[in-house]
Amino acid sequence: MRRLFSGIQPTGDIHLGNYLGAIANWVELARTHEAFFCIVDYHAITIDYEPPEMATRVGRSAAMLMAAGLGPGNCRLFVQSAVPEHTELAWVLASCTAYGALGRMTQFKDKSAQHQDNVNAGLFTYPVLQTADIALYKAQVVPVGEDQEQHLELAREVLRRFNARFGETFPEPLSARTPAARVLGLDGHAKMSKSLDNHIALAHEPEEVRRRLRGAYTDPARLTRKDPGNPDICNIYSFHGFFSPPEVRQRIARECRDATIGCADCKLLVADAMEARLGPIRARYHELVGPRSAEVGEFLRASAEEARSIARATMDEVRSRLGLFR
Ligand code: AQP
Repeated sequence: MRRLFSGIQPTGDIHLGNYLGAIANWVELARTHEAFFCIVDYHAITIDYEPPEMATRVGRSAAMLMAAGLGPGNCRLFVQSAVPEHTELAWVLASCTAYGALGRMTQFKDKSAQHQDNVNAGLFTYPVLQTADIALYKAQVVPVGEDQEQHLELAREVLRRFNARFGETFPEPLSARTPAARVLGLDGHAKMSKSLDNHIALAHEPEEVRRRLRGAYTDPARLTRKDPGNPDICNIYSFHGFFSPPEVRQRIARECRDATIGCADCKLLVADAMEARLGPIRARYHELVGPRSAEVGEFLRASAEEARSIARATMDEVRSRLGLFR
């Protein structure tokens, strides 16, 4: 089985964009790959956060990933800071990374604009740590959303440079594009994001989901209930694409075009369809942050132990390639 690696930041509530763009695909890929998933807390400290909240966020992220289908039977799931070799390899790979290439990263430009009072070196070198995350496990496959494609391209460049300079060590990771590469937020414009309040969290209760959907952007040409709409440009209709069966989608598309259904009703239908799929995940999540929380801790601990033994072996090889004094 080919080895696969991917990560998620514990920067807030896991949302539909993370689920449709990454996690649902991770669960599928974990059937056919040797899968390593990581809660990347060292990445998350590159933006401002409340230190007393970090451990809780990590625990909740792990519980949600398990509730969505990851577990001891199909993958390893661990916390990045439990494997210190991630940051050690990042330092080594920084010496194989062109300064100019980091400055061209779209995410760096976006995050610098978003966090103008804290444009730090960690934000700048974020893709180097990401490269180390992947390389440490010599992962061949990395499932990413559209937003991470540029970082993965840079990772390949960095690893090629390491291999050329110090000898063939790392495979070039291939991206496994997800079926939902860019899920738009409820504003209908930006990518759904934890830090922009344009998301539906998997942990949101149905009333909160309905409340958020009520204000969601649809076809702007539908000014009144009687105006016909265009489902092809409506973000709510794209949610139906993920959650409603084909016959319901066809009916909604028809009724939107001839204005027999209004946006409010269309949103209620998608809320119900979401609940049918997400309700069971939320129920498992509540168990995993409550009475079954010990299972989460044990899975993270056992996974980190396995991850560390691979990481140590890789770092031994890397130190030897670098010719370091032993
Ligand atoms: N809107 C999205 N559509 C498709 N895929 C998405 N991903 C995130 N948002 C979308 C994918 O989810 C995985 C984990 O993401 P992350 O939390 O590590 O990074 P992120 O992209 O920075 O997520 P957010 O929500 O935008 O976090 P903040 O607001 O904290 O920066 C990745 O595979 C990503 O592609």
